[in-house]
Amino acid sequence: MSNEKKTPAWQHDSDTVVEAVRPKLKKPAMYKVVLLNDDYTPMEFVVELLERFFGKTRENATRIMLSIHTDGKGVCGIYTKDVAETKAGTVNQYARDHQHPLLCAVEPCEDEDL
Ligand code: TYC
Repeated sequence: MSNEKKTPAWQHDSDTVVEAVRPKLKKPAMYKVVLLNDDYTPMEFVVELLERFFGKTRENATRIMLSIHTDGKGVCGIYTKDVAETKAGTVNQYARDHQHPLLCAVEPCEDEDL
């Protein structure tokens, strides 16, 4: 090891300006996955789908299904864009595979949804 004086790594040149950079920590935009009501998809199919794809308990799934049935549509979950679109696609394919007309869609969240 030599004894010569080295400039410490943290020492700034006197003419170098160091700016504080604010960390970019914006929360990601969030999206609602909604199920739409229709006259043909069986209630039991919707309840099972809410349990399977959205991790709902049977009790909550039943409550959500009935609110969709009466209000026309309802929120199943809130996710980032990619996750929401993948969920909706998976649900729509699952409904088609079982010959049901059930529709699942993605809507951007408003501030009051979060
Ligand atoms: N309205 C349907 C029925 O009476 C049930 C239903 C609920 C369908 C929710 C779709 O997203 C839905 N069998």
